[in-house]
Amino acid sequence: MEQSKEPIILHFDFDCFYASVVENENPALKTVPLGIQQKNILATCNYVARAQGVKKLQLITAAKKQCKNLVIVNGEDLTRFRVVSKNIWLFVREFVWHNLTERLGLDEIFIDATEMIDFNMSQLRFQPGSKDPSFFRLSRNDPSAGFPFVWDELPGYTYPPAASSGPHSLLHQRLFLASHLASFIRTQILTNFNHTCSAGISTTKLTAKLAGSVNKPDAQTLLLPGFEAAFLAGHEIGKVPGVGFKSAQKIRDKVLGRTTKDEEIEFTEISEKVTVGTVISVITTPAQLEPLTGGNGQKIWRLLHGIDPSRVAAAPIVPTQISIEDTFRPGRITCLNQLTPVLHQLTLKLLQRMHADLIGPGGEKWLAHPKNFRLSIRFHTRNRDFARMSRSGRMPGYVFSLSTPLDVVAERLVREVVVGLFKGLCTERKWELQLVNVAAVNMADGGGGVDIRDMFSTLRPRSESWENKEEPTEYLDGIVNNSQQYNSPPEKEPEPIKEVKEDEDEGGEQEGEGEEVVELEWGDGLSDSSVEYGGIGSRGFSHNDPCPICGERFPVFALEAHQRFHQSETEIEILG
Ligand code: DGT
Ligand code: MG
Repeated sequence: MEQSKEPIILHFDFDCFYASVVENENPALKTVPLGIQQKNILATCNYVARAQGVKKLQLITAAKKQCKNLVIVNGEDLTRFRVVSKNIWLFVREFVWHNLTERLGLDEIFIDATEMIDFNMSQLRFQPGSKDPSFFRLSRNDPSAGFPFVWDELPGYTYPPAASSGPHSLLHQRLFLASHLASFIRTQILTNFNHTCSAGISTTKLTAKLAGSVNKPDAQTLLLPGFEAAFLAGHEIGKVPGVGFKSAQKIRDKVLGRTTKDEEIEFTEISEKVTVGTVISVITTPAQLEPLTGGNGQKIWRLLHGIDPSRVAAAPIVPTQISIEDTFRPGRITCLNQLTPVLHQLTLKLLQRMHADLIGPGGEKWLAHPKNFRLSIRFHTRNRDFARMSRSGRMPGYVFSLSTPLDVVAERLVREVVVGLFKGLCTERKWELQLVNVAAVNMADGGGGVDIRDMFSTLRPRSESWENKEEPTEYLDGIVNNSQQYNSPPEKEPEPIKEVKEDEDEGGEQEGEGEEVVELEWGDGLSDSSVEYGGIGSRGFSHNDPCPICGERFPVFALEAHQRFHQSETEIEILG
């Protein structure tokens, strides 16, 4: 077979994800307008509410005015969303050869289906116009594992419309096949988890993601080859994943012949929309983009022309570590009596997060056991020496009990382990804590090899294609997900605790070792604090807002947590 060059990428984005999770818990909510509240905004709302004019990220007050009978459910505890997100992702990745699936935020999944498609192309004969079913094979080894499809019945939409009238190059055929696979996976997700999603099919992550957003909800769109540039040209510059808020604003300025001062960029309202098509007609070389994009001219130039070399990175099924932290103003935590409740709150949150991320589908088995508990602290010091100190201890076995209430486990862990770690770190009589971080580190697998397929056996109807599937499963294979081309609209955690992911932990004791925070983890095991994403493309505001008190810049959802650092006496109440 001719060796094809273009990757085949599928992108899935769940419809009104948080609302859909809540609806599944309470199906009566499916038919009423439903909004999910985080602080004073609607994180999302279902499509019944959207039909009545309610919008994602609307202020609660405005949404209630808009829709008098809007049912509002609090969604500030993300645990239920994390659990569903993890279970669906684990399920989907089992279909994909080499588990080439990547998560973005809690409700997006990329799949690199190149090898699956090319294998099937080698087995199948392209039959345009034929109503005879063909069979898509999900396994190389088992010819009976797969699903039937009809070449002529292309599922979903194409961009541009009227696909069948176009030419049928090899790439067209491969993408048609990929559309059938996308449709099959969407059906599987619906059948097994009762969640609808929208999908995009194309040859890059960039174009697959954008294609999927064209027809929503519960739909899929194939971007036909040769139309990538035309498709991108119609998008507002801020909508292109990978083009940051600031860069987008500077590019708009350049195109519109105006200047916004750097310090005003965050506050400038985006009134005029500027399409990619307009941008590339005005800015004709990558060099011209350099000063507007902080030296990323080449990269953004390529994105604007539909070129995205980033690959889908197969992530390990569990994060390398989980950590939770909070910061405190001077004078707030100066003795063990003040510290203990804080340790309890953080440890409880860590345990909840371990349950959400590390327990397999069905809730009966740990996918991994962190071997160590690590406490890191930082003191307020006069000389602004912000060194972080850490100490680790063995994670006790009772932490993995699935029957003991988590607050009971947290209380015991703090009493028996964490306070001791603190005393080992703090030898001074007088101290003021600036930061406390608790972490589950040094992951070991669930023991005896974890077979996720077994875990799903109670969840899903036994279908031939699933049971016969014999593709190898990779577990904790050490592949680190570092393909963060798309800084997803990070999970907008409303809670005041920052979550921090550091480089892979070596395990064992780390006494008195100074550590640097490497990157923020946005709660999904995926992180990237360096790439901007958003502008009017994502949700209409910057992820880099300055704190009105000290001027430091933070992602918008982290701002509130930071401002609390300036406030007094409120940390614990909010945490509670
Ligand atoms: P969709 O995809 O348009 O049908 O609706 P959603 O709700 O799935 O929205 P999406 O895909 O942008 O985001 C997935 C979930 O992440 C969503 O249910 C709520 C949460 N989320 C996304 N963006 C934000 C945000 O800016 N703030 C907050 N608090 N939550 C957000
Ligand atoms: Mg979504």
